Amino acid sequence: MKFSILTLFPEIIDAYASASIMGRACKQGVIEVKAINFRDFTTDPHRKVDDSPFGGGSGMVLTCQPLESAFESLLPLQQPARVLMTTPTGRRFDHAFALELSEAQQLVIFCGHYEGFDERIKGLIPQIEEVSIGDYVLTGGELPALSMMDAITRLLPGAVQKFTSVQADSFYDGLLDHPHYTRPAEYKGLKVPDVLLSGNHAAIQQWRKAQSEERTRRLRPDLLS
Ligand code: 6GU
Repeated sequence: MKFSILTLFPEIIDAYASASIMGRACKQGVIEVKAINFRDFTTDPHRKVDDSPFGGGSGMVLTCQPLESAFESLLPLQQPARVLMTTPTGRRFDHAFALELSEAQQLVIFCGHYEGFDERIKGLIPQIEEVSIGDYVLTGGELPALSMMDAITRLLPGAVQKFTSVQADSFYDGLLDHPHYTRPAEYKGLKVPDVLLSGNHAAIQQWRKAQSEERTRRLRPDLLS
């Protein structure tokens, strides 16, 4: 999977993508991350990438030209490709969307800033899809881009050493994950459930499934409907 991130802050993308699981996935060639500063593509003599909104109002709007030129520098994309734009008004990103995007060979993400994009970018790049990570407003699209990249990366074969742990995690089977415990078996009087120490794998599996179902019913009944 090739991630091409168009941003005004490539250093944010590079810092996160080079650490931990994503960093290892890069080294192993499971993913490739290229953060591109679209300011490098502006034809403005002062390197401006934004301007005040027509009709008045507060904030600045990202102009079309640097975004379109930066996108053109990526062509041709490795197919199948998806092109995303971060905006709080987009389609909500979730596990199902992550699975769908993990099928792509190349993912281009435009990171918004200020009040967002000039609406005409959607006409210039018709395959663009607007995506949001939740119902709150962030100052920039870098955290949404990294959140999506991280969620997608761990679904790719070879990114996480034990894929069974990905399959067992929350949402993979539509349920929340079960609780986890590790040594010591008793800490400050707090005990690990006996079944986990029993060595009875069938009983452990049954307990975990029941815990997942109980937790989902209690904490996220919306997932069951
Ligand atoms: Cl994708 N962008 C911004 N700026 N804010 C957000 C978001 C995206 N998703 C939730 N809030």
